[in-house]
Amino acid sequence: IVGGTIATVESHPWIAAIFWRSRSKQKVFRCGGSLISPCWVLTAAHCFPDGSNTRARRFSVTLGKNALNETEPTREQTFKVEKVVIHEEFDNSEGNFNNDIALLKLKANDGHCAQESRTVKTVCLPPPRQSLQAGIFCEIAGYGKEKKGLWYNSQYLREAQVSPLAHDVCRKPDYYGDMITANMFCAGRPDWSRDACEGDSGGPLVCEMDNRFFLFGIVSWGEGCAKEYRPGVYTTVTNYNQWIEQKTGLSSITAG
Ligand code: 4AZ
Repeated sequence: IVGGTIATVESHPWIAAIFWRSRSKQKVFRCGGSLISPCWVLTAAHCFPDGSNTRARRFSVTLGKNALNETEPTREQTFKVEKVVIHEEFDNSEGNFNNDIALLKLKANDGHCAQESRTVKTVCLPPPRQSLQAGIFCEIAGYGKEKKGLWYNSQYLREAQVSPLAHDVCRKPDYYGDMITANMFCAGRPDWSRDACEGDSGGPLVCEMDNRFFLFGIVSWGEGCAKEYRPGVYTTVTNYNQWIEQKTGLSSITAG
């Protein structure tokens, strides 16, 4: 996150940190994600570049995490990944990550996955076709870089407020033109001061409606970070309610 502030995980209790286990058994931070039900995390498809369902065992998910390089056993919950489900139409042939959405199924320990606590809670999915108004305040959170080009991620969870842009604006030639499909929306600040950055991918963009937060976007891509006319690009979660239901077998996660 560029231009944001340090956050506590209690204010983003659905955030997931996705790690990959290297051949030398090192846990390497890969992406953010969002807990949508006790055993399912929603994230970005491009976090799994080799598209491998078979390598699920190399991934783990930690919930309730404040600091990337510290473990707080009383607040955190860590799970192995049982299954990686990548959207069948995920496509980067045009360089724009179309259908950038994936689901991770957590492996239960003693018959349960995530257990609700002060630091771990599920996020609501917005109702299908609920439109996102340009200009409202939404928030993003993640462990990604504080500036483009740094070689290290943020040590602590960070958050920033951004606002959705109208589709026609982001599809203008001085913005991203026709790179922006109907499965994406852009969000940023009028002064370009705050944005998601490398390492925030897969993480949540939530917006408040009637005093609840709903997961409207998944951090997907952008040219640089906090750069003029290059807002962050997010996967439009409301286009995928059916896909999510079909893959998770949960029919009413919308109710949160
Ligand atoms: C990335 O590389 C990335 N400014 C994520 C988000 C943005 C740029 C890059 C948006 O994961």
